[in-house]
Amino acid sequence: MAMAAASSSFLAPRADALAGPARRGARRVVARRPLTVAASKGEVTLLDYGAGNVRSVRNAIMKLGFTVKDVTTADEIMAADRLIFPGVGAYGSAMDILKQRGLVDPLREYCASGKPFMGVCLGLQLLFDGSEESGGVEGLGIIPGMVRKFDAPDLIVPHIGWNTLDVKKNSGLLKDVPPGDRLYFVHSFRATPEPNNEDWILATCDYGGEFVAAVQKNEVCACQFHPEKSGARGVGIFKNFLEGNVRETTDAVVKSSAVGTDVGLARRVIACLDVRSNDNGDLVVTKGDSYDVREKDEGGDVRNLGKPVELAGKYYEQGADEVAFLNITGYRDLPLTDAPMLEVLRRSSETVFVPLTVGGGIRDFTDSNGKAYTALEVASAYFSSGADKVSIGSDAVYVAEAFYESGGVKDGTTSVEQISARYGAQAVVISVDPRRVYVSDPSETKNKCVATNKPGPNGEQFCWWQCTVKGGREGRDIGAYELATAMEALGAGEILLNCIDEDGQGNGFDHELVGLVSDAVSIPVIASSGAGCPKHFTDVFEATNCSAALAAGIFHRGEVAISEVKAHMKSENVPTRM
Ligand code: 1PR
Repeated sequence: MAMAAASSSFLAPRADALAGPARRGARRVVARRPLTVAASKGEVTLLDYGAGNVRSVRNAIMKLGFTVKDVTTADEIMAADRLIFPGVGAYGSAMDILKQRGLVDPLREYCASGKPFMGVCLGLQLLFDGSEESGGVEGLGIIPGMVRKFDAPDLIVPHIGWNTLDVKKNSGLLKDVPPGDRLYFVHSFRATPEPNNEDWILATCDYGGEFVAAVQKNEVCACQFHPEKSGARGVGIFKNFLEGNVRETTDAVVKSSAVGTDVGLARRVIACLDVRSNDNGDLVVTKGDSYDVREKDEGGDVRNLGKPVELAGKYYEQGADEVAFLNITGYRDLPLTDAPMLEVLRRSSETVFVPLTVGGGIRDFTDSNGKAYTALEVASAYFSSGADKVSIGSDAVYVAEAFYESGGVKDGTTSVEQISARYGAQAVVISVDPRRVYVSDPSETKNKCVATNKPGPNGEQFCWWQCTVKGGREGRDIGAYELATAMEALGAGEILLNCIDEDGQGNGFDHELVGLVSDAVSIPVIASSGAGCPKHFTDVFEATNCSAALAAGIFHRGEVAISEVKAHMKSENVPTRM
């Protein structure tokens, strides 16, 4: 399983997923100005079978001065001089598509020919004999071994984030990745090193045990991590591949653990951009206090803290591990083709080579022209515009309510299930917008309570966190704990846990809330709302099991740079990608 959605090409995406708006989005992409006008350094053949996001791979190739040729016939695989295969989606459906299009044998022959090949994520896994994903599926059988789910006890899965490599042999491909550096992974299944595939293993990574992070035999290479999402270092890996600098040598390699103790999966720092139109109709990054984003003076306009694409670029340069865009007026029924976030994503993905999440308005709806969209179509349009993950807010609350009402039935029809099934759990983030509710006794609510260290206004000793919809405008009778556990059961891959009480306050994250939810689920939890200084990040990482922490106001107002947060984390021995 890999990252999300694509435009493109030879292999038609499923009609249900890319009907209407997404197809229009894809056409628009083709018509756009090329990223480079300088003479091309050469042509790269891209096997994009239309199941996920390969826009960043395209953008990385073009940024490096090469042009992309899409595979449109099976013959073009053998005719390629260099082939990149950024496998996306689920293992079973990827193999089905390759079989339907007659690409299995051409791919095997191409790899056997020894011409340059680069697989990414699922593009690595498919080289193996098979995978237990999708109920056990045969792969291309080029590398011996099976791909299996991460299975160590208490492991947070998917494995999402920046992790260190242990390089096993010296190759030009990874020559610019110093020991101890981190690259971006996102997957739930992995291959492991075995005696019969030892000759392929270029690098491994440790997450609940050692797994295969990169393989190489002569010119045939593949990475489980995403070079196109691993910042400048990752783009450099593509550069080495494209320029033919992949020669293996017998020089000794240095283990990451030999250069320091900061190894393993890093805790992530995420910059969040709340985006909406101001009263003049300009798209701005805004930020409020407890979700009120208007200036305090009478008739105050929406607070304007900058332009989305520029700020995303700035945070990327400062070292953000991910960038999230939340369309905070996504509850409005705009025609999808007018959704301003599509263009924000397209432009951001040209320069920002870390994961991009987009939220706001991911749901079934009928626009003002009477055109109906499914949540899957909306998500597909975002993926094909450059999003790696979509974040679902209000709709997740309605889905969870129905889930409990039905006694826990999963019928596969909900937005969460459909997007997860098509794009993988790691592409589905649930954005939770809860508010603290005090009670004197847990019996006063059906929702999970905690004994709080911050008693209520009337001395109440217990509280729960009430989920809201429509950007905090409406409270529902379901708690953050109940929402998160239902979403994990339905196939979500990550929880973005906001807190309306702490939003914009600068008093630190709500550890009681983050602790409650991160202990309740085994998918990654992103703590959000309340960061006021670098110490608040280390505090929440120390106090809870959250995998990442997100902030907005302190970054937008220039009070703290992301690099300062990272430096502080490093000084406190929190695993950090520098
Ligand atoms: O319900 O699926 O359409 O999604 C709407 C999305 O927009 C949700 O993810 C919801 O969280 C977000 N949203 C809606 N209204 C607001 C608002 O502020 N009026 N923003 C809003 C949510 C909260 C965080 C914020 C952190 C960190 N913003 O994302 O960035 O609290 O802020 P801080 O560091 O300054 O404290 P749907």
